[in-house]
Amino acid sequence: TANLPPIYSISKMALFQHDTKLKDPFSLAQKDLQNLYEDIKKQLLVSKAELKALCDYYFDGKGKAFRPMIVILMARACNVHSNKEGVLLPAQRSIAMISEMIHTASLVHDDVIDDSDTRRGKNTINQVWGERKAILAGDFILSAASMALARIGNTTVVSVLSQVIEDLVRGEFMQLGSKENENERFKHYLEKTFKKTASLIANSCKAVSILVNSDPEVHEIAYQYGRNVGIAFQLVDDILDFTSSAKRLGKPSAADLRLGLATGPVLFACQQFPELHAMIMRRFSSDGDVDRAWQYVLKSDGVEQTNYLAQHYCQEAIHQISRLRPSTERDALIQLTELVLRRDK
Ligand code: GRG
Repeated sequence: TANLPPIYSISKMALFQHDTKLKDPFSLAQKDLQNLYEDIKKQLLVSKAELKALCDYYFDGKGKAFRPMIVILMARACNVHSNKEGVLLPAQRSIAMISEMIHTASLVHDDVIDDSDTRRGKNTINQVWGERKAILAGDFILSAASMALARIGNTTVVSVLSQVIEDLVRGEFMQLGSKENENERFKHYLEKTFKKTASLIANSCKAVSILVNSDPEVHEIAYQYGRNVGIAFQLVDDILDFTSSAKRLGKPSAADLRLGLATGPVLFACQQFPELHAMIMRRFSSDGDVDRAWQYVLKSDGVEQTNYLAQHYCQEAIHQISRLRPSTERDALIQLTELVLRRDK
């Protein structure tokens, strides 16, 4: 709609080039992330060539590596806060790797559940090799992540990241259900959003803080930053499903409506256009529902409202991380909230 804030196209990540004092989060984390995908592929020890091909399929450097980047910056910010400037613990880097592995395993399973045929501009594993093998590949990646996690040898960290897997499954399950009452529906949506997307970021941030500092307050700061950024990230994802082209996303747009899902923009639009209620309840399953719902969303200020909500979560993330001692990495995490809000893919 006309009064939407601009969603800029940002190439990794030109946004900061005008300000020489700030280093963009991606280049700041880049050194620590070198060889991340090679290291992940080394974890995926499979002698069977076909299974190996499936497991390696998404570790091709085409993902944004958003989670490992946050984890590295959080680790270094917590290290400075704990008077351990200049170091990155090997276990902290492992968490960055494990977060990307859990993320990828969940994508592989998600594509089976949604019967998706494209992701990141290429055919999905289920499309190329079939559903059964896709499920097994996802399981295998998850098992390799679990082993890497066990190798760190910290039972608290194992438990923090195991919570993520529970949340991913529960979040996916919540997405299969719907709520009749409008308030409940919004609460349900935000809880699902936390579980499906934010829990991984929040708990990975918490894990790297635990590895360097025993103060629960620091763990809470790391967790709350990740939780708030994670929810904002998913809200923007839900906006992009309406505003970005299929080509840019590497998957069809309006995919959520087609899957029967009412995300932020639709839920806000429903307050303005109650006609949407019946469509939401039947999960956009009648002929023409997807197009009609799409039109209502574009006529409404649902996208704008969702964007405001994402901004609110980013402000809270900034508030939390500001409680850490100043560091380049802490400031990059603050800047990163801008990238979350302005990303276009
Ligand atoms: C096997 C661990 C496991 C879980 C099973 C299927 C499932 C339960 C959970 C699905 C979780 C899921 C797919 C959440 C979506 C999160 C999300 C925003 C994905 C897109 O993330 P980007 O944009 O993707 O960072 P790239 O491609 O850049 O990595």
